[in-house]
Amino acid sequence: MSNGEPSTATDDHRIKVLVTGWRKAGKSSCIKTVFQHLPVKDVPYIGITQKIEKVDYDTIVPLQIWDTPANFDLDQLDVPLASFSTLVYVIDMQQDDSYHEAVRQAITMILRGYLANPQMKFSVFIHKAEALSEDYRGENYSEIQRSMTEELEDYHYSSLQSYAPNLDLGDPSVCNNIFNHMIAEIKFDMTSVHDVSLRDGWSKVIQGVMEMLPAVEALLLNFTETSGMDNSYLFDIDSGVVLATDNRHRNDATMEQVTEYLTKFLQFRDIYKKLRTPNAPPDDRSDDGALGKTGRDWWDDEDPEAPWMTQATRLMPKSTIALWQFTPHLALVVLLHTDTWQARRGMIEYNLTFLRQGVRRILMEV
Ligand SMILES: Nc1nc2c(ncn2[C@@H]2O[C@H](COP(=O)(O)OP(=O)(O)OP(=O)(O)O)[C@@H](O)[C@H]2O)c(=O)[nH]1
Ligand SMILES: [Mg+2]
Repeated sequence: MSNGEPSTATDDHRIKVLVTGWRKAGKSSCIKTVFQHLPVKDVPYIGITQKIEKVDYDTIVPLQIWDTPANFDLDQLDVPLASFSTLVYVIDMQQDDSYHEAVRQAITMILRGYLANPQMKFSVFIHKAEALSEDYRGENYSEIQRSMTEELEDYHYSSLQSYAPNLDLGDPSVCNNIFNHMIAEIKFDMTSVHDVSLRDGWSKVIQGVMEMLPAVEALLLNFTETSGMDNSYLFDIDSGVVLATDNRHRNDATMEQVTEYLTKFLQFRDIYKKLRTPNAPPDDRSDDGALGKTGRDWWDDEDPEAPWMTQATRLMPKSTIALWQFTPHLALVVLLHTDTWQARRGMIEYNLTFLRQGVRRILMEV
């Protein structure tokens, strides 16, 4: 992690994600519990963020996530706003009294992001969801989305004219186009550090910047169908974030089950001797048990004969979940009928070698 240091040339390959939001909205919690192994019980002790903190995170794509202090202003950035791929705005859903101000700030930042980089992606984490009762939660969630739409509708676009030298923001049709684009592009997620919803939110953020996503999804779909399985998921091991799925029969309950399984399983991963680190023999783990974080050079040192971490559990009599570590950063989790697992395990593992090769090829190309 680099703390508020000026960006260096070595950061250039990283996909930058800017996380902003009102004071105490939960910005640091959203980042640290997922990408820095912060236990949820320590969330109340994070403390106020005083300056920008950049968190480097290597997954299927190299990320740099910027945590910002409460009084952060886009003009304080030491890199062009256009260099961010995504802006994540965190809103505290419990704060009825301040979310109108937060919505106004969010829309201004999002519009400035769009004007700087029309390809920029936008996610709004409507956070601390678990703190509210179910009814109230749904109401607040819709209310915040509605306020965002209204704010976009009523926005005084010409106040941003100085950020848009090539557009005439006094022209209603230009503003209307921007409005329509934003309505389609701003993604909302209800999140909480206490459940898998936060990882789901991040999953969409990361999928949004994965150029190779359609290719990986197609491979997963092919693998899942030919092997007669229900669903397959490609996970980032360290964060537990889903990077791709076969996208069939997708539902939140299954997703939750799979994410929880992975999280629980990985708590015990130290006992899996074959869990590999890049550039190291299977048993030569670093002291803290962390997976290595180097790039893709591990492919070169890989012994194709050596087995990878794998595990299968019967969830219910009829359904089984199986996991294979796929690369130092990625694990494949599949859900399937127990009968299928028992009858076709050999074939599934055979097909898996092709899936791995396919993913490897895609990773080499990007
Ligand atoms: N109930 C609940 N509280 C949360 C959640 N996430 C964060 N919090 C609480 O919100 C408070 C602020 O969290 P931070 O992550 O420090 O928020 P921040 O936006 O980084 O705050 P500043 O850096 O001070 O602007 C802490 O007391 C956390 O315990 C959540 O999902 N649910
Ligand atoms: Mg903070």
